[in-house]
Amino acid sequence: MRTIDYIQLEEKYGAKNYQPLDVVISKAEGVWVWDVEGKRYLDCLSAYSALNQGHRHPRILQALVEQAGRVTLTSRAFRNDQLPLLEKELCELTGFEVLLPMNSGAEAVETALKAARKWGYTVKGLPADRAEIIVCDGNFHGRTITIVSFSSEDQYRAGFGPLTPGFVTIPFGDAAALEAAITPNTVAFLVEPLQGEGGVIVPPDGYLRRVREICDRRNILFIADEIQSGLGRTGRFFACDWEEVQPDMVVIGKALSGGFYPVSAVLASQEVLGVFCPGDHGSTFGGNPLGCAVARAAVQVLIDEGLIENAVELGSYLMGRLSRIESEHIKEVRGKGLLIGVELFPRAGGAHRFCEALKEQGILAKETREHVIRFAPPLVITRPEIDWALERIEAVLK
Ligand code: IF1
Repeated sequence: MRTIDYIQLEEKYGAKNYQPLDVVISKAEGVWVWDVEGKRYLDCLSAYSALNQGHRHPRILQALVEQAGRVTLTSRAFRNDQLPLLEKELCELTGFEVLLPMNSGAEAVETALKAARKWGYTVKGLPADRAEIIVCDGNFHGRTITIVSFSSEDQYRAGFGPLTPGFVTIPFGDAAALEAAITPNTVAFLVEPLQGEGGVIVPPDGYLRRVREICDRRNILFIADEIQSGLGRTGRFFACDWEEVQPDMVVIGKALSGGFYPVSAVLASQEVLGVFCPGDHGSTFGGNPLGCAVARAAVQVLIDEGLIENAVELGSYLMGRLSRIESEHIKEVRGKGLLIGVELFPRAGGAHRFCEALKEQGILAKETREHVIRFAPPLVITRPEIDWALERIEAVLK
């Protein structure tokens, strides 16, 4: 079967909730993927940062295969010998006290929202059903009905009501707006330390520190969604580490499994996650031994192979080179580490056609919002590979 055959099958039998680039990938290794015709592409999306360790990292693959040969699923009705080790290793690495494992990013965000609400009622002492959670304009936290209820994208909400109440939206990057939005019923502030879908938006310096200070003073929980920005992507383990800030809850996913398997988690203090009693919350697959073994290896690879340092070094190299491209189309280049957005002027006709042109050149990238091309290659990328990509990116943008 050829590319067109697969596309036709999907057209016929698949729900149309995506409009992918027409490349059918059948093989991958490191930063490279191959389509069914054997054409090679450099992956500059990394499955939205789920592949920080590169495709099919051999150590994670080995952990997956070995664990699959022992036990894959117990459910949380019984214990398994991987979850306690993942809990210990991640807590020791990040300085949090407890971990709650889930599968998708959206589920982990939901978990954090549930914990924050229950914390509001049981610890802060709010009257029943009054909890408010503050979120940011331009946010992306997933696709469940509750999460899209506070999306600022009309398309994400339209047709899916009735929506979940209890959310208040403020501008991103504006600490004064947070201060002003807090009421006696506010339990938490949920924020991406750097907005991905919002168009790779980096907040002003000191923003996260001010958020930390406000949340402390007003007794509300600071929840950081590090699903995309975490696990080394921006050049620190968490993007919050750039400002040496410890949120009350951190939500992680994506690269937590190096792209092998959906694994997500919430990290927090005992005071916060301690609000959950047996029966309050759970998941059939959350914390399963296969996912935990994969996640343990995926985190270890980031540390052992210096991938976070690589993100700093090659991120600033790529950003510098992109910033120096002389193109009438480029409005701004921004980002942190290896999460970089190139914003084009509206007159360039939209980022999508540039992504199509990059694909022809052997580079897979995806637009975010209408005018931003996102470059987020796996953190295992090397400088020669970046130079290879830059040659083609320069050609396309000029
Ligand atoms: C899709 C965007 C990226 C996330 C943050 C939670 C989740 C995500 C900060 C939910 C997921 C994805 C999902 C993907 C597109 C994508 C995305 F463009 F939509 F915004 F990465 F930039 N928090 N992000 O970025 O995690 O439930 O998907 O595991 O196709 O929707 P999930």
